[in-house]
Amino acid sequence: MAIEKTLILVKPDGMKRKLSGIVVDRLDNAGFDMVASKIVSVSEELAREHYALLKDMPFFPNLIQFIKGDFHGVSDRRVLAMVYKGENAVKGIRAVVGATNPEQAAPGTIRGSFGRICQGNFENVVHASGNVEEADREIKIWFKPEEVVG
Ligand code: IDP
Ligand code: MG
Repeated sequence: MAIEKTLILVKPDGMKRKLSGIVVDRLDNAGFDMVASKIVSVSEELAREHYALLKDMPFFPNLIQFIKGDFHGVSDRRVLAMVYKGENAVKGIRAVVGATNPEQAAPGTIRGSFGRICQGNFENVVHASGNVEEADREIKIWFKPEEVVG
């Protein structure tokens, strides 16, 4: 079993709906440790860097607007960015988060409990790194090394 770190974001839809505490609760209860957190107002540059691998997808422009909070009002241009750590954290946290499409996410997962599709956008509440390579890349984008404990 490998000790891994992974990036979790509570996206603007989750922040607007006051779901940040529930997300933290679910991740904590799954046995993982939070080792970094901060509130970020996401710039165009950060959004594009975070989703760089999806730049050719048809939904990319909407994705950029979504993570910047363009659809959730001036006061909800917020993302809660966190790093969680633990045994097989990347895969384990993906299991807690659930499938990308909120209508296909299993009941009991975060996305299955709270996600919805709104005007074609997946309002799926959270981002979680998809694999260890993505996690390493994404943690460096969102956090300075000294902001991550352990
Ligand atoms: P993931 O978030 O489960 O890792 P990715 O394939 O990496 O899923 O896609 C990143 C994000 O892009 C998703 O969380 C979702 O917000 C959005 N997305 C992915 N596929 C679609 C789609 O088919 N339609 C609309 N939005 C999508
Ligand atoms: Mg992904």
